[in-house]
Amino acid sequence: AFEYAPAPESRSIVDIKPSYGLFVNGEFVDGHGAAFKTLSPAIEEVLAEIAEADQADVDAAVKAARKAYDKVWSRMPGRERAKYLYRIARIIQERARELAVLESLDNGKPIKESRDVDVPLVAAHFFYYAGWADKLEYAGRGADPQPLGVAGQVIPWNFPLLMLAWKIAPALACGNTVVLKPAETTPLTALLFAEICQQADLPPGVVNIITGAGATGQALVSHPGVDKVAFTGSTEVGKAIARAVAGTDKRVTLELGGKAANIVFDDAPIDQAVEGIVDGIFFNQGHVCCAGSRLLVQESVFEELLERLKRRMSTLRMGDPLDKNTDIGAINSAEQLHRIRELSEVGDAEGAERWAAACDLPAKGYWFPPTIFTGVSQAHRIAREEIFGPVLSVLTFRTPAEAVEKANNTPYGLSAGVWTDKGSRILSMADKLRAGVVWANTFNKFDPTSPFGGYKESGYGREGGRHGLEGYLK
Ligand code: TXE
Repeated sequence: AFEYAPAPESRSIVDIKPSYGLFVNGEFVDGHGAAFKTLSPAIEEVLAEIAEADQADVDAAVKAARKAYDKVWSRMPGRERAKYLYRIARIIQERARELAVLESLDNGKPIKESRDVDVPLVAAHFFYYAGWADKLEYAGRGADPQPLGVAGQVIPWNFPLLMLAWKIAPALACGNTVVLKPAETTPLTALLFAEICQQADLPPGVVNIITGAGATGQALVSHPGVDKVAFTGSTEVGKAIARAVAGTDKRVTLELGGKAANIVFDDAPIDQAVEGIVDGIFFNQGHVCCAGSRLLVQESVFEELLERLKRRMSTLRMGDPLDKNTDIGAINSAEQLHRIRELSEVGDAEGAERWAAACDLPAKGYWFPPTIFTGVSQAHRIAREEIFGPVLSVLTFRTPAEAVEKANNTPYGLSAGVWTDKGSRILSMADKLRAGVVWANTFNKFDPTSPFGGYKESGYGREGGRHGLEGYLK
């Protein structure tokens, strides 16, 4: 174990207040629930105290959103709404460094990822949906689509700001107003986004941010004043939400877990595939719903690929999320670390062989080294359950048909990857894989113009692209 001092110069560019209230009707207000703390998972230090919204706070936020919807936002011409979204996008770009540092502090992800991936994609989403606001008659749902009303949105901790953008940008473009609840371990960038809404002069009540844990989320999604529920998180909570809103007229979109297969054929460019495998499972510490957590390798290249993969894993640098050379940051919470450890131990007990890159783990904080399991069979729990950490389960196959059968043998269906030199094989695999996204010779590539979402227990509805508008229009 080693000690490190978090890079002080980057830390100093964010101004973290000792405590934060809720953002309701354009202002920060006190919450009525018990305050809770958000930590930096890399150093286990308290970053700030956060207000918890109780039922009365949820009522106030929904009421503010309803009023803004009826009186201002749904009546505003699309081109005027677009101006606000463009303004928000530009402020995000101007404050990009601050947002990236805050995201890395609160979440534990490497600054290289928050700076080069998350924050630029956040701005891109607002720019993209700003462009739709005055063009909705082309959205594909008839000549005169209408917004739904108040959207209650609940997001997870793995991409706090990016999930906020996926939810808020299309909702506002379509003329809905929003009450959003960030995850309890990563509320800070959503609260900074609230400040950005003030800075952009967004009319009060159009965006409301309420903080709290599962009970706050539950109060929000089941509130009778919410017309649309959008959730990203665990399949378990997604199912509970689907049950909670059953029988109401709320529209629901759910983006849940995954257990993606990353399939490598023997004609694939091996080094490129190794990069894609590493990116697929170790990007964001594997806290990715579409992570390539099952590697399916054609038997004839198994040995060579495994050796190159281990060599590449040995070069990954783990440590201070604020150091721009860091590849692997901290696990987001003690609970998540516990889950990863527990499932990995199940892998050991079931007879799979564990290999982890030798690396020093920092003395404080929540860390798990990049790990692979070989000798994994389809019945193993590590081949079936979402680990949501830097842990890869490796399986082999002989024929394309066997690869398809194994890849689809999962309750999930969010994403998949195919590595091959044959274009025809890419197309036939994409047809047969039951996954919302199939990447070919790349992995974890995102773009605001592309729809994203799952089959089966990975949820329903699409976010991103023209399809992402449909979840916010009637
Ligand atoms: O998720 P939760 P957790 C998976 C991943 C992880 C596991 C548990 O496998 O190990 O889920 O993570 C709010 N009504 N994913 O416990 O509980 C909660 O406050 C309404 C995959 O963090 O689903 C938070 O804001 N809301 C995933 C959000 O739901 C409720 C991302 C997500 O938390 C609620 C995260 C309720 N009853 C975890 N209970 C992905 N697909 O990207 C909790 N919440």
